[in-house]
Amino acid sequence: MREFAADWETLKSTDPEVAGAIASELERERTTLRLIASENYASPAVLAALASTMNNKYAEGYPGKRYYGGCEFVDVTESLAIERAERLFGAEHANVQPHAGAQANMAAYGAFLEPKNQEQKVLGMVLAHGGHLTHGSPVNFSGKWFTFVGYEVDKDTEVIDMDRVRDLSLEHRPKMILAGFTAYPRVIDFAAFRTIADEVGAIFMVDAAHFIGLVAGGAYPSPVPHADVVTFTTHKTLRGPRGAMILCRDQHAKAIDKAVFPMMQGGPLEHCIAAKAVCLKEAMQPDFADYAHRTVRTARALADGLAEEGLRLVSGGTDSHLALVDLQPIGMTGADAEKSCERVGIALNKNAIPFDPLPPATASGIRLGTPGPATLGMDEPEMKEVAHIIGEVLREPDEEAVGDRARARVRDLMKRFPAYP
Ligand code: DSN
Repeated sequence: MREFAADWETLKSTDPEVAGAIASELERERTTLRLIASENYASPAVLAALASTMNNKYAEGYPGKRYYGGCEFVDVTESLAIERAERLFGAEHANVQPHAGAQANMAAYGAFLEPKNQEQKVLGMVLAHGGHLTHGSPVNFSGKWFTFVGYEVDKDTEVIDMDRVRDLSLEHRPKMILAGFTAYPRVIDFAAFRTIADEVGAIFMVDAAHFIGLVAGGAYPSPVPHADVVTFTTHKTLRGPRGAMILCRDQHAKAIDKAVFPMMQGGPLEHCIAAKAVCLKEAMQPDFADYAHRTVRTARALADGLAEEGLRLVSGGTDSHLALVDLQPIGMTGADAEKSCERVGIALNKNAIPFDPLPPATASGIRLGTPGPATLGMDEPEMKEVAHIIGEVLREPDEEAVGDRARARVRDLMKRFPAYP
């Protein structure tokens, strides 16, 4: 058989405009330091699976029970993805079809909650304190269709106050309690959440999108033994294709599968699912554990370095892949800091901090993460250097010479740790 894989030369001759933008994106990725906590570099093997002819296949249903013929090979890859996800995370059941994190969360809510039923509350972290858009924000389907009650971090410690979570649970008797955040640097006490969920008879759901790769590599506590359902995206710390998965206990398997298909989605993206299987295999290798530990170690080094530069870390530091900086003491907004860093080739994002007086589009903080640099092999010394560059840039954002020097140092760093060499 003659094998076939997507071909770059064909794309260039068919559509030079798109090929040009893709080539520019590659160049940007090679010359920019990626500190966006939710981004990473998928491996060539993952990218190859994405560019495969499995893109062409319709396969509504699940392996062995499809609504289309010709599914024998997508059944192989989807079954591999399911088995690997269950094995890697010690889960009773995995659904690998969600197209994205929002769809995974939508399916998890759909499995357990009736929309517009105000009696069925969900207790989730408010967005400004580290929650996600899909955790009850009023502009999102979650807040429009479901009744969320928000919890916040403690004002002094900036970590979750489990007594407060318990008090709110006893007051509101939620049908579901949700943990797992997008801008929370600390470990989450999943066992304590479980105890509270049991006390009020709630389903315990964890959105593990940000830290699931760290769980796979043993560098962050696993929510799987404690939660009824765990959703996550596959392209952040797990370093796979864009997409998502759901893990759950056996007793919820039918409800979750039905909520993904046919309730929320139609045809699964089988090329993405094949790529998910590849990323799970990669995450089972010993070097992935090294990667996960390096990610946390470098995030700590970055946070410590930023503190040495005089910046204030929300909650005082990090136990995970990300750090959140409060810029109020230096009188800068998150939006301005994001722009200043971008000018010198550092990609990070403005982020609301707990009790932020500014709107999210401006924000008082920046979020920085190390999943990307850790993939490139950077370690603690490089993060010290990066912290120093950021410190200088934020101290003198309008000083051209400072910007030029920072840009040169970032380019040099990216040359020493090349992306897609
Ligand atoms: N947008 C992602 C993040 O940056 O955290 C979450 O979905």
